[in-house]
Amino acid sequence: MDKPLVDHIYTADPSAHVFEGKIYVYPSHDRETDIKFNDNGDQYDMVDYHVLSLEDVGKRPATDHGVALSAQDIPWVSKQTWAPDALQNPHTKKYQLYFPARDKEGIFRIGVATSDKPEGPFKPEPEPIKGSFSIDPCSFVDDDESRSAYLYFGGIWGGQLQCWSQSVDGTMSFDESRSGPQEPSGPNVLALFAKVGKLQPPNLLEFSPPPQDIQILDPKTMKPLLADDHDRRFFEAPWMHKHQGKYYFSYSTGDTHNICYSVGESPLGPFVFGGTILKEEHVTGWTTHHSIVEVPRGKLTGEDEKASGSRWYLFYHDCELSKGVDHLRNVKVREVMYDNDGNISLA
Ligand code: FUB
Repeated sequence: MDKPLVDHIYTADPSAHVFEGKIYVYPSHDRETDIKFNDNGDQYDMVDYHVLSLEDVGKRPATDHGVALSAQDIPWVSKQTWAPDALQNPHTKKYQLYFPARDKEGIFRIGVATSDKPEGPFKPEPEPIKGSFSIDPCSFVDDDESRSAYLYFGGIWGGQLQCWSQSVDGTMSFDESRSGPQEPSGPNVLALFAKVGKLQPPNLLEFSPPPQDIQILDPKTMKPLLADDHDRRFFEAPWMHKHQGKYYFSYSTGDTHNICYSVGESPLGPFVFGGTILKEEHVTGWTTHHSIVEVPRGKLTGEDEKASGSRWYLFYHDCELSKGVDHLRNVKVREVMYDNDGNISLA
């Protein structure tokens, strides 16, 4: 299973879901560029999205459904269509692709595009989501009675999260001078928080109320993680999934290349740090980004149709195909398991 899902294009940042009896993967579509590498991520100069699907998690290659959305068709976008995610709207049954990109002022915002089919093509809204900022949206629909939908987002350095601050009246302001590879640091200085906003039903095109901070607590002190704790602090790539009634918020630590998870009782947190699923030694290149998805056992897991229960998979990327070029990545998948206490590890 640890072979790239496809090898005819470069893909990264995989958001996987089971829709209509298939596994659909919403990745970034990496491309070659002569832009100079830097820690602001300028070399990640993507211009469109492809959607992949699998009828059996182990089958290679996955089906590439072609271009599902192009930057040139999104009125507010200037460049860099980064890591997307998708949900099926429980009210309208339509599929909605959430994606970050730079607006005409060079500020990352989050947009939405809609389709009748999980593979697209997706029709973009003319404006980004009001009050959206930074990168890496993860869309999550709770399976409880409320069917509430949430958008998790944020990424520091190139993702600009460190540029934003909130005033007492709740207004968010952007400080360009904090762009680039910088973040808070120092004794007892808190790490930056990822964000989560509830999406307003039935269209799920705006936040209501405005997004709030996601707190990740140290299990020993039950206090938020500190800024200099680079092995555990949130950097980018937020992901939410639910297992046995608990909410799992997972994310990348960026420069230290870990995929970590934390666990909470509510989709809004707080979350208590749980551990590291994928460690630096498994990751080549500068970034790491993932999703975790439950797949019913049977055809999709390559097992007998009558098999019961489900398996869990981690979709992630590395740079095997390009032999380590950090902005030319490929998506892979491997199984993960839970122990009796709900701790996650690679299978
Ligand atoms: O693919 C561009 C950016 O790199 C993503 O938005 C981040 O999560 C990182 O993977």
